[in-house]
Amino acid sequence: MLERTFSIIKPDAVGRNLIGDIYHRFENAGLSIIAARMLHLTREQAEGFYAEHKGKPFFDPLIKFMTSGPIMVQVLEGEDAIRRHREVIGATDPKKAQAGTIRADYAASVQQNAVHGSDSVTSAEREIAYFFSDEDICIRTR
Ligand code: RTP
Ligand code: MG
Repeated sequence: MLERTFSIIKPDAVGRNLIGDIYHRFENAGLSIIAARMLHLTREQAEGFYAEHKGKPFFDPLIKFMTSGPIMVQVLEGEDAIRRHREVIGATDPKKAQAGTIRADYAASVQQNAVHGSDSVTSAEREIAYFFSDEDICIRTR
């Protein structure tokens, strides 16, 4: 089923000039970029985005990390996009991530793990709407 998912290239990966490499991996996996923007999250934006993790021990360091530099946010479209995107990304902990995944190749730790990907249809819808309006999303005509 044609699906949309939400993706972030986190500050560690943007800082290491990995945007092109990571976009290449998405496109090679059959995921098309249908909206994209670079921004530097405010503390309020980061806390709102990660609200589900509020109160967890890693929350404050996560907010500090996510506001430490610019990020790229994008909407990806493709067959089974949510699962495919998470497959290309790899496990949260880079030590557990399969060889050849983005996190296996580029994540320094569980926290500084290069990318984010929505984990369900519900979170994809919420996360896309958090950063993009309907007019930002470009329908592919070819
Ligand atoms: P994401 O949401 O970024 O795609 O990552 P995920 O689903 O694989 O991981 P999740 O459990 O949703 O956690 C969100 C982000 O919080 C940081 N984290 N740090 N134990 C820790 O120090 C810890 N656990 C999670 C990571 O940056 C993770 O991607
Ligand atoms: Mg998550």
